Amino acid sequence: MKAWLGIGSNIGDMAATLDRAVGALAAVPGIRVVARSSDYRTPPWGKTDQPWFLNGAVGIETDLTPHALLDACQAIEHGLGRVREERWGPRIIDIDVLAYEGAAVDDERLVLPHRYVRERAFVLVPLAEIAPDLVIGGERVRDALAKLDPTGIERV
Ligand code: A4P
Ligand code: MG
Repeated sequence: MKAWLGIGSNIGDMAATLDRAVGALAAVPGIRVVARSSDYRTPPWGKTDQPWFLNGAVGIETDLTPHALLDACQAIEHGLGRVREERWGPRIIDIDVLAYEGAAVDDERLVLPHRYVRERAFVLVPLAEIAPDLVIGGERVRDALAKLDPTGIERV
């Protein structure tokens, strides 16, 4: 199945961390990385008094179930040194499952498509680079992005 992930970091060597996260994803049995966006410098969303982020999007093909994919993403977050911190606050690495082909999930561990995908330019700008015609919540990524304000987001 195809799935799309969002990656982000705003602590430490962010570009190196995103590279390591993608390398770790590619090393998981049952995950093949087939697309990766550029890295984007993005202003903090939600909790705005924190450093800017580096964000990207990754397209994969996977044999893993949605929940097993979430497990793999969380294992990589832990492996890269992420500790539980405040909601929407600074983090070494965040890996979100944005969408998984054919999957609609809403349980206590996993919501698919990701709850805020269509509201976040920091997610949709990179995702539109690799999957502009992907339909999420009945709307193409490029169309959802056109409704958002991408001010301050820069490709690096
Ligand atoms: N969870 C449910 N659905 C999913 C999913 N589709 N993908 C659960 C990943 N996780 C999912 O996430 C909390 C719980 O969400 C997980 O245990 C999982 O079971 P988390 O990553 O542990 O905590 P969090 O990231 O602090 O919370 P949350 O609500 O996921 O925050 P977000 O949405 O990740 O937002 N601004 C910019 N510019 N760039 C950013 O990357 N990131 C955030 C964090 C805020 N502002 C930002 C950025
Ligand atoms: Mg998260």
